[in-house]
Amino acid sequence: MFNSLTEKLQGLFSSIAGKKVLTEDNISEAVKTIRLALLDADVNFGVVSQFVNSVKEKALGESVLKSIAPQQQFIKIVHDELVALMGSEEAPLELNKKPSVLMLCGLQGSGKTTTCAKLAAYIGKQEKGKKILLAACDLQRPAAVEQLKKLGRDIGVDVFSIDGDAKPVSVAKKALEKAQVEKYDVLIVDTAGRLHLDEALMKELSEMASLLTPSEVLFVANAAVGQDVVRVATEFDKGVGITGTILTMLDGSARAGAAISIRYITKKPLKFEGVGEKIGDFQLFNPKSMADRILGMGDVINLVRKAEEHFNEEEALKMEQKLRKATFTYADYLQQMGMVKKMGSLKSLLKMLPGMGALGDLDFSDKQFVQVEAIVLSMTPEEREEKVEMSHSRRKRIAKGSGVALEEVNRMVKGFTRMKQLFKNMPDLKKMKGFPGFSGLEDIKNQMKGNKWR
Ligand SMILES: Nc1nc2c(ncn2[C@@H]2O[C@H](COP(=O)(O)OP(=O)(O)OP(=O)(O)O)[C@@H](O)[C@H]2O)c(=O)[nH]1
Ligand SMILES: [Mg+2]
Repeated sequence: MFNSLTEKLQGLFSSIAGKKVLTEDNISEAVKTIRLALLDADVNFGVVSQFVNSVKEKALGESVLKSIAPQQQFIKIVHDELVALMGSEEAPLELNKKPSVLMLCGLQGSGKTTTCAKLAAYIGKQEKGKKILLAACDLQRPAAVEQLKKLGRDIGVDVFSIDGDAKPVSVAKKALEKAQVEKYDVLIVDTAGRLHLDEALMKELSEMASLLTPSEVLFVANAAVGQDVVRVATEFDKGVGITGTILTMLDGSARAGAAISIRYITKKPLKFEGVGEKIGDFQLFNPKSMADRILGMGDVINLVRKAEEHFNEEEALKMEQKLRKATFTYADYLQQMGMVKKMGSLKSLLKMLPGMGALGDLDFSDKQFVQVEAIVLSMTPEEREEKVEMSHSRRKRIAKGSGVALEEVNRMVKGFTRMKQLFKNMPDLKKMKGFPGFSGLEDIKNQMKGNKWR
């Protein structure tokens, strides 16, 4: 995500690292580089000006100039300012009414229909037992209703639609009636998109909003578009009154423009982010996590979240300790690979750790995983615990026993060694208190505990 911006900022930070003290001159120089990098990433001009002025002012503050670690202080300032621009805190959904109506709107192809389903699945997972209804109010595109129905079937959520010549507003009305009568908790309304902003669409949406009195009107913003989408968001806000934004397509060629500018310009919180085509590729928008990712510091917040989702606390803690101490053996390796596989690809997970963006090909296919399993199972207990040297003759015996080629055994031993090395060098999150992005794993967990929308 945002590769070019991240590279430029990291380049800047490492050039600052070479300096013992920061002077006014090199702060001005640094700020100039940030300005260009942000403009290049398509961040709104006004936002860039406000951002760099604020960074400059803080960096010129005495503590930074006199600091013994000016680089870290400077990074912290940039990080904090980014977090502030994107809203500081997570912004949970308003779901206090019965039914709470969530209306999604945005330009054509921005991801509205997909996001309706992602949102439904997300709410369903977080708040078990909530009754959710999707309403197909996009009658612009013939296939839109079918698309939503299919998504609804896939995730097991009811979809309301009317066949034939209905008007979107009357479909919305009927959907609301159904939701009220049948006591749904949440009604999520999919609406039509247009290629460009147009008055007819705004009128339709605004009529729909008056009728539905939605708890949330969520603007769905395609992050690949850059800052142009910010202008569109402003228009939707004027026309319909949005309560927040959902960023989509952050997995692709997303530009930082939308993510960084949209909250500041619209003054409405960023609520969620779509990071892929699959239903599960959807997470709460966390300004700190986004700032971490923009600055190339991994994504510890979402990593912890993912881990919590898939492991129980005890398992997770055990794994963390073993990884941390690099005392894990081949047996742990196998067990952990299995656990990690539940969370997604190893590569995608390692990318979430700070300083591990460039990992090359360290990854596992399912086939390789089966091979690793066979290899480990063919090891003697001493071998598994790393109590003996993995000699050539041992490797040959293991290859024979597990039915894989000797090269595979060699590769696995190499991969294991490399992985151990990697984790040994992994920054200790607990010691990173005060460092931008890492208030320590415990703090992150505590911070998330109070928020049921994690
Ligand atoms: N890579 C990626 N693809 C996404 C994401 N969200 C949606 N898509 C894909 O983008 C395409 C358009 O998504 P839709 O949900 O149909 O968009 P829409 O806004 O409803 O489009 P219209 O109804 O035509 O206005 C689909 O192929 C989705 O699978 C995302 O976060 N990442
Ligand atoms: Mg759609």
